[in-house]
Amino acid sequence: MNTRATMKYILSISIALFAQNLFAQSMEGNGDAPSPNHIRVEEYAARRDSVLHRLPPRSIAVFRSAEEFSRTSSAEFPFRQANNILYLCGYNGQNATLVLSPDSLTIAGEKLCAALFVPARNPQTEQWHGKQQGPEETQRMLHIPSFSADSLDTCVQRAFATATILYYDWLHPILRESLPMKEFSAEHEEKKVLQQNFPGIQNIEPTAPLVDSLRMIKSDAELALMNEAIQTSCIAHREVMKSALPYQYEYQLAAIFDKTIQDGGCEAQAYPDIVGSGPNSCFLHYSTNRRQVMPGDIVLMDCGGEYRGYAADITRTFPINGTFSPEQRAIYQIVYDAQTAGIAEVKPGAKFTAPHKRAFAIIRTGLAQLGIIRDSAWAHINPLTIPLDSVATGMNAPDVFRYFMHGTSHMLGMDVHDPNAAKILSKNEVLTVEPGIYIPEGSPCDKKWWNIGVRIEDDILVTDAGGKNLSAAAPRSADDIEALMKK
Ligand SMILES: [Mn+2]
Repeated sequence: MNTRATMKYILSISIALFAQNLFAQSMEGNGDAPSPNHIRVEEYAARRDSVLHRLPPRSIAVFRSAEEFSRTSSAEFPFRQANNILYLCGYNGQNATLVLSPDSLTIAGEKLCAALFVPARNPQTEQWHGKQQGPEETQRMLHIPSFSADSLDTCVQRAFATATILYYDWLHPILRESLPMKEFSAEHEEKKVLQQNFPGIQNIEPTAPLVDSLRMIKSDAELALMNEAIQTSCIAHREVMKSALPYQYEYQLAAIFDKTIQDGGCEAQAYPDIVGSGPNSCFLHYSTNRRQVMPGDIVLMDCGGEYRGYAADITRTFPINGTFSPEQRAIYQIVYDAQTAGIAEVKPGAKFTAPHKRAFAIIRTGLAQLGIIRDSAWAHINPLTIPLDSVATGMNAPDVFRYFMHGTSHMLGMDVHDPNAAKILSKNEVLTVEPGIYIPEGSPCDKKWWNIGVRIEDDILVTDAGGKNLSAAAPRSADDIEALMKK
């Protein structure tokens, strides 16, 4: 090791030690699990403060962790924490409740505006499932006042007695477990029972408006995590293109993707892999992935990794033979042009619908020029310059909608379809741009177009200079894809 390498080595060790001190280590007790959490505790506290500032006097907000879902009678699906709990405190376990109140809660004689209730450690549970993160460990690691879940009842009952507005996640029914009201299913029933027991509560509101607009704008730390998820997913898409062969099954292509993202540090996919070959390329969210890919098929892969709670969402479409047929290439080129022009519409202040309208106009012109739809006027229009307000979309353009039947964009973040609380784009938001054309067998056009489904999806950061394609490392043009597959 030369001096420079030694310096580099020492530097990397000190950075690692520095990082260990700076970053909250959620689930520290679970020694073998990677930390899901590289957001600083100060950032979590600032997020909670933002929510507290939005809360009116005499209100209380209750956030619940996700629940476990059965896969079979004896096994559960892997646990995935609720995003708002992860976002507001970084706790990554089950049966947790976060309570926020601007007038403060009184717990064990202390006045607090934020309190987290988590299961106390239990030797039997630890024997089976590994070390737990109890209230003491949670408070030490996440710097939030933490208490045993057993004390939730008393705290919440007392707080509800003086509050007039309750913000509450209907999807995560704390009340079913923690308050003496067991038998209800419908949301309005819950409301009714709650208001009977706590007549002071005049309004019950969902928590989404408190958090959604905060989650839309990504901090530097969040962008770093998203970038990890996205770069790793780009590598995985490239790996699939390099090794895909006819006669493999769709789930084998998915397996290459999954292995690569896990090698890259992603614990899971952000959503179930979509690997549709041939006719399956025309189903938008096909995910059975059981078909054998046949020579000449096109393969649509919509797959993204999740890195420490943040999602990538990337779609690539490639020919299993390594070379697009003339028909596949013609469709691909329209979608490519639509996506390129859609991405160009992304900028601060632009309407959220702008990328969709531009992409829709280009697909309409392209399909008309190929004779797939009969639309002679649009075949001669310049879709790059047509004013967006004059572009009809969806059911107002039914011929086009038959082949392009979804929106072009959604927000991206902790959730693959992240909250969208605004109609205008702002700096440091991340959205997808993902137009597509799907021509299933039996469509009213020349049958040479049948069974071609193409979608191209990238993750775009809104910057002052316009849309920045974070997923550009996965080849996007037909030529680049063919070049990679020939290697
Ligand atoms: Mn998407």
